[in-house]
Amino acid sequence: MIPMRSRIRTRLFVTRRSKEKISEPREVAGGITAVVNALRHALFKAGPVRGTKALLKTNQTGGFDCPGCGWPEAEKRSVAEFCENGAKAVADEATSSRVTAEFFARYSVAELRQKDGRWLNAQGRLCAPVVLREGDEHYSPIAWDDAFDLIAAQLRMLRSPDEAVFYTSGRTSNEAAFLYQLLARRLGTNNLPDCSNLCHESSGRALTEVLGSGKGTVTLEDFELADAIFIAGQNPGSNHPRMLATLQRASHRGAHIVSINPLDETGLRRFRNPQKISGYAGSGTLLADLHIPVRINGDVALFQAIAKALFDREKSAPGSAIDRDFIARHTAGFDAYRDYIRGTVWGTLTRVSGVDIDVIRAAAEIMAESRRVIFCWAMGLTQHKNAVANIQEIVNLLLLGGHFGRAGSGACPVRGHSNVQGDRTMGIWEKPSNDFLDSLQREFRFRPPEKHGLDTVDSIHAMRAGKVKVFMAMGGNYVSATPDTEATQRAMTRCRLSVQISTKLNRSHLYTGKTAIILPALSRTEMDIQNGQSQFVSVENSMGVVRRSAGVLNPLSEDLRSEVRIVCEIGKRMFGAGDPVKWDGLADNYDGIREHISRVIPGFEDYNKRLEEENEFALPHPVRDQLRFQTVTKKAHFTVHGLEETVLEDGQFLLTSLRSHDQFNTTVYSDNDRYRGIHGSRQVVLANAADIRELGLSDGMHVAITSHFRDQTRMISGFRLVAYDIPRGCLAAYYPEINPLVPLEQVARISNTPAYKSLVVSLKPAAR
Ligand SMILES: Nc1nc2c(c(=O)[nH]1)N[C@H]1C(S)=C(S)[C@@H](COP(=O)(O)OP(=O)(O)OC[C@H]3O[C@@H](n4cnc5c(=O)[nH]c(N)nc54)[C@H](O)[C@@H]3O)O[C@H]1N2
Ligand SMILES: Nc1nc2c(c(=O)[nH]1)N[C@H]1C(S)=C(S)[C@@H](COP(=O)(O)OP(=O)(O)OC[C@H]3O[C@@H](n4cnc5c(=O)[nH]c(N)nc54)[C@H](O)[C@@H]3O)O[C@H]1N2
Ligand SMILES: [Mo]
Repeated sequence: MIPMRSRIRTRLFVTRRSKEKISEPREVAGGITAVVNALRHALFKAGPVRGTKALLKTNQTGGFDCPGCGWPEAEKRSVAEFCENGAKAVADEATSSRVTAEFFARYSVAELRQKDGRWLNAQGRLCAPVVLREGDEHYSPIAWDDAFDLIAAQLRMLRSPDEAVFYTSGRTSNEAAFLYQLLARRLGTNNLPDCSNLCHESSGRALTEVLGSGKGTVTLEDFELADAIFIAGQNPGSNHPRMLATLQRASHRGAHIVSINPLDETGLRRFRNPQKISGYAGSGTLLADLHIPVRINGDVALFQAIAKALFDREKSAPGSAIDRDFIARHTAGFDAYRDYIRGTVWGTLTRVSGVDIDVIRAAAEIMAESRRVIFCWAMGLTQHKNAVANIQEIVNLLLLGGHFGRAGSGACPVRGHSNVQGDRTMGIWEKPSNDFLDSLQREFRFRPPEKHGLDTVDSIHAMRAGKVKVFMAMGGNYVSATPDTEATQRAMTRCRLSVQISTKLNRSHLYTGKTAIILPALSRTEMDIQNGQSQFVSVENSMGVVRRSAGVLNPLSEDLRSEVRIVCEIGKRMFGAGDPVKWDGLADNYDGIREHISRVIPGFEDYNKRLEEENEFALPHPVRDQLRFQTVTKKAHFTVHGLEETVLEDGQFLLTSLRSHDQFNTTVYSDNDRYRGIHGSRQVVLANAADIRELGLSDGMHVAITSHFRDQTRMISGFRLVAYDIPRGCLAAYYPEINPLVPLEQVARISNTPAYKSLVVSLKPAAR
């Protein structure tokens, strides 16, 4: 028997302050409120014409890929193939407000530093190239040509190409990403950190080691076949809302959905599909039929406990829980894994995971009874010290049941940014493979550097040490997204030059190198005309499907340049017309870039032709398509991971970080988080009511949060305690507000991803 979902909730605090309101979390996600919100954002920010036009072309054939998350679109698209949060992302980008040179004349950098990130973003689209020269207090206008000359001059002055760092965020198109990595490597460095280092790096590293491929092994069609879908450390209701419609269909078919999360997220409880009229009313579809309230970073223990329960079951009924044939044929390391799991102790596993044995057995029951199982995960698993182990434990569970190479089964890391996966495919990686470098050499007749470059965290260390002279960012908000905000901001000021290629204003424009340049980029929603010809770009979603994307709106200003054009202009100045890379020509016609890609990157043969004829195509995946594991042994590997328990002193907690329903990463749309019942403030910390009592504090009180790491402490204050249904000893608060607490050295082993989601902290009462 599977235990029913617990409906006992902590009584929540309602503040009398006018703006702030805390109420019960919502029971149902989606519905009419989602539609109203989507339209409100689009119409209010972008205006009726720009807004509607943009929304109707989101994710459509001939339109642009939604700049929101990396969840794929169904082959049969609905008229409104976007979600509430995709609409917010589109509206935020399609806004008609402008940040012009006059704006920068009005506000000094010091004044802008006093504003919060939400205000900065709300000023609108960056519309003019500007420069902040050493000693200046204001950014001032600069002509595009002068900006490119200045950048090229600074790059030429470097003593070594490794003094330059080229960061990428995940919205960049394949075409721009390919040229950007080419620019860095042509210069002679692999310093190509990206947001993936902060995101699914742990997934890529974990999967490559044990499966021989770093990408997920399922397609959208597999969700139509799965008997069970496990979702660990992911909040699709806010971050991948279109996934809820997929889950709803699975639930209607009778598939089990299991959520593994310290929070019982609304998006995984019930759902009304806002794209269907029937979704406007009623109590919605039950999504997760089992919620497992794991303790923060208790996942390794939980996965091992599920395995233990599967072995128990197998013992009493051989053949009922383990696919012995698959294991014998396709895997290595099974005996060591089995012996390790047999040696684990129930008491330890339940204590570390914080999950009751009945619930563990229920989860194992679902796994064993299901012929086809998909495991999805996101940041709740990838941002811990033992993140790689988290993911390899998932693979262990999937291998036990033989869930690879079988339709309806597999591993599904759900990507964040809409093209973060594509950027990596295009070579945005500080640790390129030799095969990739050889291909580049064949195509462009220069030898790219082999020495591995700096990732995102190591770039910050290098900046602190004064080793980085030029920092360039293709999108993103480096100083807010990374750990230890104050140290990172200071580190950035040690660079000689920082260059931000951006669409919206953010804090990374305010903590800069001695000279700073902002280059305003054309966005994905806008038409891209080069040399009189309209261009399209392409992107790859979370499931390895590559599709074309073409903006539909008139560019908000004539002074915007495409990312491709910007990279090419820098390349042209650096390497001249005789260069084997024809920088000028490539910017004039993006087909030429795709031709290079088709010869350099496997899976992209006939790139232009396929995009033209089919609009989209799936990249091959050896595990999914052929059950081929490109590991040293040519088998999939079971791995053994010892349990690590964070020892907390009295009064200490584990703090995780969350996105609200009204933000996209560091871009905050409002102070509300509708599903969690939090309104009017993001300075909150969610805690178990019993913990609040035990500390002698009360719900609604203001506290300071101190993080503890080795002998270091970091503190932020003014956070309101909110009693919430969260396991004892666990706290949750919003990203990026808590980033000043994250130690730069507290990273995941192997992937070097910051452990944003398991900070050791203590609380004390503090004034607001
Ligand atoms: N609207 C919107 N969409 C987005 C984004 C956005 O900010 N806004 N961001 C995009 C990006 S770049 C990314 S990477 C994805 C992020 O998508 P998610 O990974 O869903 O984002 P988070 O809010 O970080 O959510 C982490 C979830 O993990 C849970 N969790 C926290 N700690 C643990 C733990 O120790 N164990 C387990 N099992 N669970 C835990 C949290 O309660 C939360 O539900 O979304 C993408 N899509
Ligand atoms: N504590 C904590 N920290 C985290 C996380 C967490 O869960 N907890 N999550 C991490 C994760 S998963 C990620 S992915 C990172 C995100 O890190 P980033 O990707 O660096 O940050 P974003 O907030 O997505 O970047 C937003 C900025 O990108 C620019 N931009 C937007 N669209 C475009 C475009 O089309 N072109 C160009 N050129 N610029 C554009 C705009 O100027 C905007 O202000 O944060 C990480 N940080
Ligand atoms: Mo991400």
